Amino acid sequence: MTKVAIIGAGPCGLSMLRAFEHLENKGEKIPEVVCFEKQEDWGGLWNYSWRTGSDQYGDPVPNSMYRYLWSNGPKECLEFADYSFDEHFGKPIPSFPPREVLYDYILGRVSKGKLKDKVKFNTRVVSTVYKNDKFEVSYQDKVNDKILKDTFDYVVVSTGHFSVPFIPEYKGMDKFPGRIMHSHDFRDAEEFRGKDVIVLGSSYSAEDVALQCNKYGAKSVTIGYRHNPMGFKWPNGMKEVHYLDRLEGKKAIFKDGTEQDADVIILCTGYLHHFPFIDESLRLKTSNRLYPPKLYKGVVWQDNHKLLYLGMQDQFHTFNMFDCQAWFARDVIMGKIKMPSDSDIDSDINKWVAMEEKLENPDQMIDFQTEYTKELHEMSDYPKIDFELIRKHFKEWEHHKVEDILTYRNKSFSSPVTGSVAPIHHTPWETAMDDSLKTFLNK
Ligand code: FAD
Ligand code: NA7
Repeated sequence: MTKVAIIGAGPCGLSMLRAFEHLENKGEKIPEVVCFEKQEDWGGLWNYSWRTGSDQYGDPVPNSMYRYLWSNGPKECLEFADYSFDEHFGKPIPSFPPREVLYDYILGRVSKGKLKDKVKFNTRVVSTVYKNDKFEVSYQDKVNDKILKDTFDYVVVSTGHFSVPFIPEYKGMDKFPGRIMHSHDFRDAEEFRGKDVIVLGSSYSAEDVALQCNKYGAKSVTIGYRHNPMGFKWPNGMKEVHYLDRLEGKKAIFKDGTEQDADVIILCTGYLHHFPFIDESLRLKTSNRLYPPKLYKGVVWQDNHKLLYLGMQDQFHTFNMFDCQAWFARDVIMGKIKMPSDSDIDSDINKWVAMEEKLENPDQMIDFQTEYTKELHEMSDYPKIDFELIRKHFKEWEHHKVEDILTYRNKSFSSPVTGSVAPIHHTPWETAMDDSLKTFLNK
């Protein structure tokens, strides 16, 4: 019997498990599937952990999510086609839920059947080697500290790429008297109440960590961008300046001449695609981009079609794109989708990479990833979902952010699955300090 290893039980790994379950529910015979998850439960980044650094077994903590994290895009844009928000919560809910609510939703879909039996928890894959037409996978049972081995016909890598921080160094860091940390270790903005905070970076983490610090009472927040400013209309107490030049004692000196005393520096400088558990010849090496090269349809490893990667893209689309990838990967594994010739694969990858390299603004990036996801959607029996509506929502959301970065999360969108319109949340995001599921759902 064909054997498939799935590495990681975050949203992508769960999409893969669900794709096989979907086929099995239709009465088809599926391969033997084993999912390895190094944490003690599933859900990936959405499974919040207070821990930073190493866990109790000495293994690096993959979690980068923090308390008070609310969805940074409309939930309607990530809705599962086969499991709507209305179905899970029994009623329409607002468009920008906090982490615990999305976590509950993700788990709702996979908790009904017997999928959990397929996951080996507290189990970390340590090496993956291709030998004699099979993958030899070595994994550590963390609780008993034992290394075990198994062989598989296919390997699906769904370990995420927002867990290993990229940490640059600036002059004067070694003498800075305050705290220097990466957003990977950021857990609770309350810690910075009354403090002067410097945030470096100009992407999602910089934007949200800076806003969180402001919301929970930081004295000042100064964002240092490197290439392009985010350019939002920042509220009182926040400013965006050009690139950190050096630190002198507790003073941060920026390239545009700004000087700012700081208690803490939070590096929101992104993450590394880091897969030390895969043999080098099979390892994806890329920056955070919308179309990492060497992956056919963004999924199948060009040099070995039995190795598949999910969710390796920079992400506008998330959960339903992961689903489309997983349904596609499943059908490649099942032989329902035939791989084209090597030269056709090469030109398909090159076509997408060339298109990506010409993108100039968020609207074009949204179009690009929507086209990619639609193409995958058409290749499998992933249920109907309105990606045109999702495209429209994403563009509207981008424009809401430009209008007012503090209020974009108070808007409402309609579902691409059920058509229902989200109610406006009972408390505007700027003043909603409690992020619990209970308070959000008004239970
Ligand atoms: P992950 O969620 O990272 O899951 C990967 C899993 O693999 C983990 O459970 C990990 O323990 C496991 N694993 C890793 N290595 C091994 C190994 N060697 N052996 C066994 N298991 C392993 N997306 C949104 O749609 N909306 C948001 O609001 C949003 N906010 C975000 C905020 C932050 C701070 C970050 C970092 C990301 C955010 N994202 C958001 C994007 C996020 O990438 C996706 O939502 C999603 O979590 C990606 O799923 P994944 O399965 O690819 O990776
Ligand atoms: P991203 O989106 O990969 O962004 C990384 C940011 O880090 C980006 O703005 C980079 O700026 C910046 N960067 C990288 N190196 C440096 C140095 N040396 N100095 C200053 N700034 C630097 O990662 P995020 O963590 O923001 O987002 C990851 C996910 O978390 C995302 O999917 C969200 O949903 C939440 P550049 O543009 O290169 O100048």
